[in-house]
Amino acid sequence: MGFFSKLRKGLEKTKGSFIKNIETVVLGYANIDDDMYDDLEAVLLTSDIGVETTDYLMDMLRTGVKNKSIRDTNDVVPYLQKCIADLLNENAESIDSHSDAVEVIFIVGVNGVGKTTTIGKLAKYYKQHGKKVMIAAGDTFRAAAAEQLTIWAQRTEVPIIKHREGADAAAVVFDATASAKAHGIDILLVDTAGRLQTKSNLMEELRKMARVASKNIEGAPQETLLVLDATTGQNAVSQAKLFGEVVPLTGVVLTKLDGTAKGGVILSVKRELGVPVRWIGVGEGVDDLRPFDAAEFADALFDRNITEREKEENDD
Ligand SMILES: Nc1nc2c(ncn2[C@@H]2O[C@H](COP(=O)(O)OP(=O)(O)O)[C@@H](O)[C@H]2O)c(=O)[nH]1
Ligand SMILES: [Mg+2]
Repeated sequence: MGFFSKLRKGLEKTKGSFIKNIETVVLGYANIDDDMYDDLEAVLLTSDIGVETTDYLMDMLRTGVKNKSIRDTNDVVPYLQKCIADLLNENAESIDSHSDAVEVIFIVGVNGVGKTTTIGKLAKYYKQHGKKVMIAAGDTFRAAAAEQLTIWAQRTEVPIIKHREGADAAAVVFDATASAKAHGIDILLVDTAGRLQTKSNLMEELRKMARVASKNIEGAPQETLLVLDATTGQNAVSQAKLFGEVVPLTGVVLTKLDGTAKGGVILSVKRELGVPVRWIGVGEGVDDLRPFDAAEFADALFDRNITEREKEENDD
């Protein structure tokens, strides 16, 4: 199965709990009136997109009615589709680093969201796209973390820098950045520990790692990606807010979009954090991660352009 098909399948439950409910409400009204607005708002509020995004979409809807983009109830769902696609598309352009320096990417997030797995997938992706990749085992808190990462490094055939359990994570970053420079590496992926309960320690550790990275490579880390688990719904948004206070984030990786009903959280992450979603994960396999494409996501969510998308996939 191609990525689009997987994404569509993964979003089926989200579709069932979110899009279908919107359609049901709209079908129940012959005319657009206050009761319909109230019902729609209630549906949006229970669909993991969050209060702010609900308010935003309701405002857009009222504007659409006022300026006659929406003439009757038939126009409501297509109009909402467009609003959602546009929202996901805002500042979606990726950072293209034009420098020759090693691009250092910190992967942060609480335990279990999929950081290590994402690093494995990213290693494969970048390697496939002709980049020289290295991995740094910056989660020194648990021995299992480095072991798990070593398996990914072997599987994707990329070098890994690791120290013993309990070692200083900043020292790993120091060695890895030096080694990456010496070996002409393009992308250095840095795993980190996810102990959010000790927020001040985590903050100190991440800051120190960043400081050390920038000593060896100017401007590093160029990216700090926060990994969020879509199945945790609005909880993911709270995590993102907390992490945002600890480190400057450049993007979000939303994992586990396969099979959750809470996929609507992607809108909330986008709107409430102002940080773009850069990658999405739809499974545990090495190929189950892709750069986030708003149009593709919206098509998968609303079941549009399926034949074209699947044809594109088969042509790849
Ligand atoms: N279904 C699914 N599982 C995922 C995805 N990404 C990661 N996982 C699983 O989530 C679990 C935790 O992942 P891990 O990378 O160890 O998380 P970490 O603690 O943040 O490093 C593992 O069982 C992964 O296989 C995804 O996109 N979909
Ligand atoms: Mg891990």
